[in-house]
Amino acid sequence: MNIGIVCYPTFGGSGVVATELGIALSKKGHKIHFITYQLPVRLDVFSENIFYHEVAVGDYPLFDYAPYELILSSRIVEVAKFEKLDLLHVHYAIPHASAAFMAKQILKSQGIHLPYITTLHGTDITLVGRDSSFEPVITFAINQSDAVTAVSESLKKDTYSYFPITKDIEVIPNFICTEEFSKHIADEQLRKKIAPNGEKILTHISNFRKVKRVDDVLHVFERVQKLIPCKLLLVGDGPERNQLENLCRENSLCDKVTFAGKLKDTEGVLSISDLFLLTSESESFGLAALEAMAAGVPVISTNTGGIPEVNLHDKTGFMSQVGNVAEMSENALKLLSNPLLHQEFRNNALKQASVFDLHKILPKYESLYQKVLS
Ligand code: GMT
Repeated sequence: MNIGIVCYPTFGGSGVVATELGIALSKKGHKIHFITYQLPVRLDVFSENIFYHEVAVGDYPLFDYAPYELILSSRIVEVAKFEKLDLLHVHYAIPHASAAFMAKQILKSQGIHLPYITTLHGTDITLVGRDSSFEPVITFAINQSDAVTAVSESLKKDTYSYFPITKDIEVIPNFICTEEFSKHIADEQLRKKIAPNGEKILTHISNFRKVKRVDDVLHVFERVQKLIPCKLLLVGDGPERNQLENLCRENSLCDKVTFAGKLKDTEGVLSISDLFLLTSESESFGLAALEAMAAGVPVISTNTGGIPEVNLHDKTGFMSQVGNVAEMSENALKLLSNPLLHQEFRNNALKQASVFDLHKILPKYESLYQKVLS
């Protein structure tokens, strides 16, 4: 198949999922055309069957904000015509679903049929999409999609409750290449650098936005480090970073916390981690938690949104109510102070991650594509 993929090329989970999906499909012989404003972070453009079409956003002085959605629609039309796309798969509804609809209509007027599939990822529904400034367009573009998927049952439910959606939504959960994670050997040099005295390593990975409540990660760590020698690795970057650095200073934690910045691959840091912390206010799936589990790292998380579909309470980690840092730190201490229990949770995490293995999830997308094309 000749498939167009539209996504955010940045470090966000939706971009990672879209990129990994495209790469996996290309390895199965499909020709994958990424249509994005930047090369997706995990994409090797020289791989076989991978093609990259940049959406060049100009800066004409009349526009305070360039009309990205129109430029994207035009680019989709152009790529679809000249590369003879069979279908388009857009990740994250805003503004990709409406751009896809517009492109589809333009192509239709020229006698070309381009079906589009919309995959909902989370904040496009639960946070941004619900805003009345987007809602009518989002509802329309989702309903007009040839197929719609959501990354968790929880997100499917939220979509139906926040929007008047008439379309069937198929749940196709996010996935992971477990092989990639299991073949990664713990980077002992990195471990020594982060925790020279054998301290435990707690890790958090996110885009440091308010919804992630990274300050709760610091509050949990602050409690845990009082009782067990440990270090905190904060991977990622985003709007809350300055405030987090200040919080570290106020709590005299600077020598115990490393801000690692954005990392292209997280296998290295996860391979040396003892616990993963995910304290989000809302999380439609929690891909970062799944990546941690695939590396055999138990997860201390909130129980919001789709997280319970990934992290199994008292098995692969523990879950608490949003903001309950006292309970989250108690659970972290329980695992870190009991090597047998910790190992048992590590094994459970690996087993649960295998449920979301790429080889199990990829055929679901392929059969959806077939269904849409027939
Ligand atoms: O976090 C976002 O605002 C958007 C999105 C992204 O691009 O990172 O994250 C969502 O999609 C991920 C991939 O499907 C999910 O794993 C995240 O749980 C989800 N984020 C939220 O729901 C906050």
